[in-house]
Order: sequence, then C-alpha cells, then structure tokens
Amino acid sequence: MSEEQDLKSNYSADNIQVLEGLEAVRKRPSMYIGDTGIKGLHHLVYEVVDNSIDEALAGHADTIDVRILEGNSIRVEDNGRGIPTGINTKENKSALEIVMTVLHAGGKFDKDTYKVSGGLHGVGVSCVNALSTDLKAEVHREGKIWMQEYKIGVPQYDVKEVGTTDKRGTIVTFSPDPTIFTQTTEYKYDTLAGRLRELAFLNKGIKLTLTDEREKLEDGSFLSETFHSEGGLKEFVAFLDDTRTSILAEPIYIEGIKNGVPVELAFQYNDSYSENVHSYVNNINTHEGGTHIAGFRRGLTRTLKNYADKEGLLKNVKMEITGDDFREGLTAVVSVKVQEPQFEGQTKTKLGNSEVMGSVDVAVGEALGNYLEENPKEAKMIINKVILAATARAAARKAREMVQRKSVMGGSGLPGKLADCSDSDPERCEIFLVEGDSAGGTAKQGRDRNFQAILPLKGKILNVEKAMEHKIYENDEIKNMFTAIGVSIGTPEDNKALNLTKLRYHKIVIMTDADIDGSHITTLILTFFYRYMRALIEAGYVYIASPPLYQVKKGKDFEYCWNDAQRDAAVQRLKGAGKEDSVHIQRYKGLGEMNAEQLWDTTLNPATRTLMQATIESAAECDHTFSMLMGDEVAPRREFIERNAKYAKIDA
Ligand code: 0RA
Repeated sequence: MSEEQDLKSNYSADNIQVLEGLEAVRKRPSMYIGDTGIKGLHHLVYEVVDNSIDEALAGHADTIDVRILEGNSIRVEDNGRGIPTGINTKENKSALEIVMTVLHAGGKFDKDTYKVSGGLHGVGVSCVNALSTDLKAEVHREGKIWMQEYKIGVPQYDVKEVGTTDKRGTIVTFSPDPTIFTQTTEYKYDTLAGRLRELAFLNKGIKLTLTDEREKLEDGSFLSETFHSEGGLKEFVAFLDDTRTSILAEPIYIEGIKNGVPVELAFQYNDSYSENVHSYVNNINTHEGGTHIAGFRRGLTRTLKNYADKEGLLKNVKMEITGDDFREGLTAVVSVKVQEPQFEGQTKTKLGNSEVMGSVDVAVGEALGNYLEENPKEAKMIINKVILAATARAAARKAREMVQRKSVMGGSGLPGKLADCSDSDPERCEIFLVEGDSAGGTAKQGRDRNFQAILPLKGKILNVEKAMEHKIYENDEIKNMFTAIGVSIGTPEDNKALNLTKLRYHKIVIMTDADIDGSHITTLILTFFYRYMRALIEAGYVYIASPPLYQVKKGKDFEYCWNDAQRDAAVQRLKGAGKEDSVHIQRYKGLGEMNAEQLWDTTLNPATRTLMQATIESAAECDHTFSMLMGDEVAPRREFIERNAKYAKIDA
C-alpha cells in the first residue's frame, strides 16, 4: 500500500468518529453550550477566548483581540505559541485539525499546561466549530502561516501553509449558524465587553481588546475598548464600588497559594447597606457560592470578632452580632483556581470541593489580620460599622416580620390596590406592576381578568440602593409588591433565602411609560428585585413590558411602531400612492394615552405583545450597573443611558 493510500483510509475512518461527535453537538447544542438563545450565542465567543486565556495563563501570550465583524462573525486573535500544526502520528492528522474537530481535544497536546480557564461547560473550540456555518483557523508559528477552514465543523481541506510571518499566535474567525441560533445571531457589544472586562480583572496583566466593526462611529473609527488590569481583583473591587463611598483608603488584598489552592481575593467596605460578594472558580462566576464563599465568610467573621474582642471594642454591646452584620456594606471578589472543580447546585455554579474552604479562610485571616494590626483607625471604623449593622438588624427584623405576617394571611391580606385575577394557578397567572393610578385604571379595563392581575404603583418607588433595610419593609409600595406577589424572606441565617412556595404569579411584568421617567421607574423596580427578590429573576419570572412608541394611521388603517425605523416604514406603507400628510403619527407619551383596547392589543395580549425577560448575565456587572444607576454620581449615569439609548430602541 502506498503511503498516500494509507493516509486516506485512516483519514476516512477517523472522520466517521469526528462526524459523529459534531453531529451530537448539532443535535443537542444546549447540552454543550447551555442554550441556543442569546446566552449560548455569546458563549461561543467565551469558549474561543478561554483557549487564548489558557495560553496566556501558561505564560505564552499577553494580548487577546476580539472583533465583531460585519454580519456578526467573530474574530479572536492571540499572540501565543499558535496551535501546533504538525501531524500527530497516532491520529495521522494535523494537531490543529484535531483541536478544531474532536470534542474535548483542547489541552491534549500540552500536558504541562496548567489548564484553569475554561467555560462553564468547558467543551472546547470544536463545539464552536460544529455550531458555525463557517470557521477559519489561522496559525502563525515558526515563521509560517497555516490555515484550515471548516463548514459546520467539517474541514474543507487539509491544513495548508499559506505564507510567511514574523508574528506568533492563533486567529479563529467564525460565523454562528442561524439554523442553530434561531432566536438571534446579533452580538451585543456590552455583553461581550462586560465579560472581557471581568476576564481582565480576573487575569491580571492580560490585555483584552474588543472592537465592533459592524458600524462606523461619526469620526469614521470603530467602537473599541481595551481591558487591562495590573492590580487584578483590587481594581475589580474598586471598579465595582466606583460610585459608592469607600470606608478604607484601599481594598484589602491577598494573592497566594494556600494548601495548594491558588487564591486571590480583595474586599472593601462602603457606606451602603448591601453586601456584594462575588466569587469565581477558574474564571467562572459561581453565582450560588460554595466552599470558597463559606471559607471567606468564616475567615472574615472570625478575624474581625477576635480583633474586636482583643481590643475590647464590644465591651458595651449588648445585642448579639451575627455573620450578616460583618458583611453590611461589604464588596468583595474571591477567585480560586481549582484543578478538578466539582460544581453543584441548581445552575451548577456552586463549588463543592471541601478543601477550598480552609484555603480561603486562611487567606482572609492572614490578609485581614495583618491589615487590622497595621491600621487601627480603619479597624475601629469597620467594627463600629458592624455594631451599627447589628442595631439596624433588630429594626429590620421587626419590619420584615410585619410584611411577612401580612403576606401569609393570604386572601384578605392582599393590598387594596391590587386588581387580582380569578385563576389561582400561579403557572398561568400574570401580574402587571403599573406606574401610576391612571395607567393602572386603563390596564384594569384592558386586561383579561381571568389570568392577569394589575397592581398600580405610586410614582417613584423607594431607591433601595440607598435605604436602610428596615425602611424598605416599611415602604407601602414595596409592602404591596411583597404581599401581592406572595413571597416572604428568610432569616439572615439562611442568607435571607426567598420563600417562593406561596408565589402567586409566574409572570411578573413591569409596565411603565416608554420615556425617561418610565425607564427610571423600571430600573428602581428591577433594583428592588435584584437586591431583595433575586431568586425571582434567576427563576425567569420577571419581565418588562414593551408598549409601543407610535401609532401611524391613515383613515381606518393603522399600525403600531416600537421605534423610529418601524415608524418610517409604516408611513411609507400606509401612504401608498397618496401624500405624506395623509398619514397621521401619534406619539404615545405615556401608557395613559392609550385606551384599554389599544393597551390590550399592543402590550397585554400574549398573542401579540413582546415581553423582555430580565436575566442576570453577570452578577458583578449587574451590581456595578445598579449601584451606578442608583448612586449619587450623575456623569456615569448619563453616559450609560446615552450609550444604551441606541440599544433600547433596537430592543423595543
Ligand atoms: C497546545 C499546545 C500548544 C499551543 C496550544 C495548545 C495553543 C492553543 C490555543 C488555542 C487558542 N490559542 C492557542 N494558543 C496555543 C503549543 C505547544 C508548543 O508549542 O510546544
């Protein structure tokens, strides 16, 4: 048998296995990337970037360039060693082809590399390949450029040399398959930017750049940002708190290997009342916490308590101080790298490895113990804050119990303003939280009272970002929401876990005017949900209604429009051969300008409305956004709103 024939027969035998793998991914994409919605779409980018992060963490790369190309293709380039292109003798194929086409082949060729990055699903770039109509891999290595292209994961030719180079690195360009990502293939710049910023903080020293080449800015350039942090988590904490008032001059910071586990953590106290502790394992956000968070809390409480006792700072304090009190106004980020992480919990984002608890406990103890000894003035400020928190907690418990008592009374305990629905199966029921009594009235007339309930809210609701906890439970609008929705709050000991067993609706819809005030109220309500009923958002129960902005009308014909482009198109359609001024445009300034029927047709009717589901893509990002939107500083808020106004219109 000639050498060429031998290669060919092997090639086809291997190919069958590869095709089976790719087919499995295309058949059940959600099993590999979580979902095929907007989250899964963005996950493709993270999967590719993760490989480059690994190469950087191994010390071979320091720059990663991500571009959104025209048509929503993505290009990821790094300056690493380049994926090896030589023929792997066992498989008789180029290593590059194996990495790109075989499931979980990623790190196979470099056992020395300590692979720590890796998406939640850790599936490797071959999955991205399988879910892309087109993918191109380009490797700059040892003076040469190598290339291979694929369609839905299938190589179109053997890896070939296409030129010479003085660069090093890997470039992957792919186009997500619209038959897989049926919801959307449109990338959101802010979503990608949020993740790259997070990765820059979590992996200090690496430079990550994001460029949006889909649309030119006014000056002819592209929107582009570079994320790069030398301070790592210390800068992450400062960023999260940039619109809050810090108590310490600088975050407390530690980095080191404790009992064999690399631990990096930073924390700071601010003058707010909320606790913002974010944790990561191998760059993955562990929303549900786990052993690293348990270790963090234990270390924090023990060290602060020991110090306060030793200094006699608690001599005159009568009430009991709980773990919660040590974390009021605390912003922290904990990041550990674990070789074989065990993920547990509902969303598999809870770390289970028990050895990590001690590692983080020791790290906090060390960092904080030293800090307190060296900074007695700050130490006193922290302890005083803790004592204040314990005092306020007593008031909050009383207020919370009042809300609780009302909400468990059921039926008769419901708020007077609530126009409830007649169905009592929560799965079918919806509640609309409506801004203002007048819009509330229209909504009551327009709704289907079988399954739609209306709760009018009075003007601006309390800004929970700035209020002490007990004030929140004393606020009428907030009390009404608690009792109408039917949730109660657990004790601080079970981390105030929400009790959803008496939840009365599975769709909770925020409905406000389509203007600046309306979006402010939406933000206030979302902030309240995020801080006090986060489980509702996580379970996917919270939605935002999208009322139309315009009605375009000619004679008896009319269309509703949600943005200016739709409006212009509707004008063209309706005017037909007629004159422009025969078409009348009504701009809805508020929900109140619509009558009950119009409100039903556009915003309430499940068959025709558009609801936006509130989701938490990144808790840290959310935390920063809400504190910024609700905080004292005007400039960053205005900047955010201006930047997002464009997207808001497209979304609607
Ligand atoms: C394994 C071995 C080597 C490089 C890589 C993997 C590698 C993979 C990716 C994925 C994206 N960018 C990457 N850069 C490098 C090289 C081993 C060697 O040269 O000795």
